This record gives sequence, C-alpha cells and structure tokens, in this order.
Amino acid sequence: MKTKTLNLILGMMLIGITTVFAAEAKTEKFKVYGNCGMCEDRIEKAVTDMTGVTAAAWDSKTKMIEVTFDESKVEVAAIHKAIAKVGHDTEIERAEDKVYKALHGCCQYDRKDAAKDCDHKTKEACNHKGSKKGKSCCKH
Ligand SMILES: [Cu+2]
Repeated sequence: MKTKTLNLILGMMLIGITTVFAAEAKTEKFKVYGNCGMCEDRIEKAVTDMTGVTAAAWDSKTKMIEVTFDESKVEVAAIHKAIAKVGHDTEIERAEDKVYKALHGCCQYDRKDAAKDCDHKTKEACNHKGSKKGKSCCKH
C-alpha cells in the first residue's frame, strides 16, 4: 500500500515535470515585410493559426514580428513559410509573386529583393513595383 502511494506521488511529479518542459516557450524576433494594419492582421493570423504558437505580434513601423511558440511543436522555419504563404516576405522566405500581387493594393510593400524572381530578358523589360526601370532591381 505504501509503495503504491509512493509510486502515485512519483508518477504525478513526473507528469508535472513533463508538463513544465512541454510548456516551455521560445520567443523569436525577425523581419517581415508589410505595410499596414491589414498586413498586421494577415501576418499575425497566419502565425497564430499554427499549432504550437501561443502569441504573435507584428509592428508595422519596425516590420519586426515577435513570435512565442513551443519548439517541440513547431519550427521557426515553418513559421517563416506560413508567413510567406499569405504573401509576406520574411528575412529568409520569399512569398510567391502571384500571392504578393493578389494582396490588397495598400498591402503591396516594397520588396527588398525583387531581382530574385526576375524572369525578363532585358533591362528595359524590368518593371518591378518600386524599382527604377532597368536600374535598382535588375541584374541583367
Ligand atoms: Cu497591408
């Protein structure tokens, strides 16, 4: 009887310890490109919808997002991907052009690395949003 009670107590302590470890949250800050309050909602929703994410706050002025998540449930790389999927470039992920172009007009932020997706053949054809024709974004 005594051993049973002891085992029960030990078992409960073990569960307690595991819960504490599992709930340990990590916070990361990184850059996400965007413009306005609509962007903020879109970015934060994409992140908080993920399993393992407990909080996300994006600042339209600094373009920085602060994400709190459980490392055992979600990887930071997946968070970058989820943000890019809704149209926003991050430090390491780039949104697909068609998704970016489908964003509301006020949300079409200036893309820092527009040249990455250049598929035109000449400088003259370069007409990326926010670029000086044939200059800033074009690698040709
Ligand atoms: Cu916006």
